[in-house]
Amino acid sequence: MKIKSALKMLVITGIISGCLCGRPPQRAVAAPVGKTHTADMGWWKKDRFGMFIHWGLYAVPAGVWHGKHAPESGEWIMNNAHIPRKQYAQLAKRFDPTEFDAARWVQIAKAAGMKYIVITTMHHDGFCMFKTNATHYNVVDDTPWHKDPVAALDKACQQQGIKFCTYYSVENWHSKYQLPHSWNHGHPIYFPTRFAVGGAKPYLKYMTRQLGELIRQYHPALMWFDNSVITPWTTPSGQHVAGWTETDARTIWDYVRKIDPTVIINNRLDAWSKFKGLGDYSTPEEKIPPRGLPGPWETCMTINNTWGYVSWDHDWKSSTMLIHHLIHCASGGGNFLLNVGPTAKGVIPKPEVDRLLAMGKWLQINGEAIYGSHRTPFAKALTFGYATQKPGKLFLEVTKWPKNRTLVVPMRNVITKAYLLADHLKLQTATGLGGQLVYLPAAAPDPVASVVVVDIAGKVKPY
Ligand code: H79
Repeated sequence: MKIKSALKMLVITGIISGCLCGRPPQRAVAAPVGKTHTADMGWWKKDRFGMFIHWGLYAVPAGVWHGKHAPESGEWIMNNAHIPRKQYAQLAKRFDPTEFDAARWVQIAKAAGMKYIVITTMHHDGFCMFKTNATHYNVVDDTPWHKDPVAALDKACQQQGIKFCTYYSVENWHSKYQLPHSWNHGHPIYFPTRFAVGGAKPYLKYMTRQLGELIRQYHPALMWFDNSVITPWTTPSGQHVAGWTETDARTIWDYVRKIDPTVIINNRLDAWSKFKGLGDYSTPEEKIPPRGLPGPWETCMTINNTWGYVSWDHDWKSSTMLIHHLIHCASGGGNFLLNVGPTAKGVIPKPEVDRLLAMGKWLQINGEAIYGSHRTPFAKALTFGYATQKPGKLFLEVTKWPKNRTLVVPMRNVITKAYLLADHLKLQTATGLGGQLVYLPAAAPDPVASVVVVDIAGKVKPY
């Protein structure tokens, strides 16, 4: 009930623009606060497919608090089960992931065809999953494990040729510089936080210190910031305390870019610009814009319904659905950042691994249609599936195999050659009424999606 009313308030004030629930943005975004797309996005645009990892203290309760399923919990359990700070912090004493193997995680990402990894170095709960000198509340100093998984993953990524990237939350439910939304007699609701009186300045200092550590210690290729939902408020004595501002976002942006001019930064430093504004790319969450977005973008998504590990969430998306999502993103010119939530022991759950391996198997044959591809040239959705392209080549990802064995490609260009990525055998083609025709075998080589490649001269001229 309390979460609901907090949510309602935020939707009304327009703070949540698109959230887990798959709702569209609630309000127009503010004007850009700075120059965007300054980094070299080359690798990121080509790579197309990444692994998101949500791992933190929340993996210990795994969605259960006082023996009950905490609603929509995972990494939100501290807020959703109203856990007081001191009590939540005790989870650190139980964090001992003896089965953690960084090389294995990176191998899984690689086998899935993923090209980059984004790991939560600090989620909203404020617990740091990396070695930091800015607080004792970190995985090395405060757990019986005493190891730095961010360092281990960074190393494993370098060794296996995967880009290493970090996630960092602006909102911090543990910091003394940020106050919960309501203390509610020992049952705090943290989200959204507000700055303590005089807290903004020291928090920015704390944050820049940690970001400096992240950059210098691990050299992330990309920094994924999350939800700067820190609201303004008025103290009982009438003093106005500003929330997170565009200037704060700009300060952090400039600081990061000064230390590393090449690091890619997503668009969530500024709370108002989830889809535009300050940021190298936009970040739709749990949904894929049907026709893509104008600039660079990346959809992040869970495999079940939660980001952090929840023992009772078995609502897994099928590998077919996930492969379709990846194709859908690529056809809209976007990336797909797919999440795993490892357990407190350090294991990526098997249902997630199974699905990732199925995606990797599909990409082994069809990856050419995804990596380095550009968005579909067609303005309208295609009846048989999706399209991506490269100079001189059109890739047709056929998810609905035509019963009449004829693919109608709605373009004027004559096809010089057509074949399936599954077998590379030449297919017959013709010019038809509604476009170019490709004659297909009776059965799809892959019932999930089969890619037909057509070679053409010049740019695609859609009908
Ligand atoms: O890290 C993942 C989420 O935890 C984070 N972004 C992704 C990548 C995220 N933070 N905020 N939001 C997503 C949107 C907020 C959704 C909410 Fe709710 C709806 C907050 C309160 C109501 C979902 C339901 C979370 C708690 C209850």
